[in-house]
Amino acid sequence: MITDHIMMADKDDEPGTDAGVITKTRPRTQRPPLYKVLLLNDDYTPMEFVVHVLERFFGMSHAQAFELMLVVHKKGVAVVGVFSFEVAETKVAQVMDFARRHQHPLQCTMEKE
Ligand code: TYC
Repeated sequence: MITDHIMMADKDDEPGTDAGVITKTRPRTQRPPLYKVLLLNDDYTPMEFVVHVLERFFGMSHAQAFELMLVVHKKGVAVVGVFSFEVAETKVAQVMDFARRHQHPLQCTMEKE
């Protein structure tokens, strides 16, 4: 664990009480960066295909998937999940590959949160 401290004689034996000197430690926890996976609207991909993608790759119920598909359809883009870099990269690749295999122009991207 990395800590910040400047060691000074703490004459009264009470931590953190020497005038003007920081003596308390600050533990630094490591949190991995998170990545948003975004789904983009287009004019050609069928709505049912997008619903299926959200169910299949993002574990959503049919109702959740339908609702989020409509958000993308109306607003142009939506966050469909937040993941570690590796999981986000895999989801994007799975969606792009699935769309390509079905000859739909659906676009899926990721960005750092
Ligand atoms: N706009 C598409 C249509 O009207 C549906 C659609 C929704 C496409 C979401 C892509 O990410 C998307 N058929």
